[in-house]
Amino acid sequence: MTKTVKRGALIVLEGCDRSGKSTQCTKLVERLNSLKIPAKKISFPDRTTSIGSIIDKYLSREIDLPDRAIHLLFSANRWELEPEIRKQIQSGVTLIVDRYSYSGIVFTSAKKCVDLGWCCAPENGLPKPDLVLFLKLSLEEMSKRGGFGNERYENIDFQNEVGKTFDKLTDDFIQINASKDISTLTNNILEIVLKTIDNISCKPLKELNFNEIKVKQSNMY
Ligand code: Z5A
Ligand code: MG
Repeated sequence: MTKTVKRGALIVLEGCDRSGKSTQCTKLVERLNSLKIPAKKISFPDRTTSIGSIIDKYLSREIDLPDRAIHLLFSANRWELEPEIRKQIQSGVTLIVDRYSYSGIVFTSAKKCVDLGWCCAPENGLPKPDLVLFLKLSLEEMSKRGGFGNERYENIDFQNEVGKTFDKLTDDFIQINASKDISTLTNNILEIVLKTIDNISCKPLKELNFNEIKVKQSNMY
């Protein structure tokens, strides 16, 4: 008789700029692996793919693109990894994802060039995370952290708008106070992640469907 492999969990870290998402994703994977739990990190944007390299050029201001075009490229960057995400999860690997569809929706929406429904549409159907952790940091603390200000979007006014837009989208996110020190944060987050991994048991992976949010926030730009 073949033994069924328990699927991995899809865990997303979202949050304010410089809130420590990448740092925590790396540390979480190390801690999970040290507990013999198979886990890998995925980052969006994934700048290593051909679509990702265009995104990288856009973010570093090497090229300009219309807002809708770059939005769709960010989404396409997730769709090009979608088969791999499903494959890894089904083979029992927990994926720790550094930004996901929520960043995609919020960053474009904060530009106020297109409505929220338009921003959400290309994300529908992607694997739905089992858990989204939102790392929250004040604008003041954000601007003090390393590297802030080097890329497109890294300015206080825009980040303020992004923060407000995230607040409208974050109903079922677990909020984490990201101003704590790195290892305290890792311990806090690990506890929540381990509970999620325990709880998924045989539940199938769901798909993102932003249509309800679109109705609820229909006035939002
Ligand atoms: N974007 C988009 O428009 N559409 C999309 O669909 C997606 C993204 C997916 C680049 O993303 C931009 O793309 C981003 C959103 C947009 N624009 N902005 N702004 P990115 O993920 O590649 O961005 P990044 O360069 O990695 O920055 P980040 O993600 O905002 O940073 P972070 O990952 O949250 O933080 P970190 O790199 O882990 O840490 C930042 C610094 O703080 C570093 O010096 C750490 O050592 C320090 N740090 C970390 N944790 C702590 C604690 N706890 N205390 C003190 N210092 C800390
Ligand atoms: Mg990062």
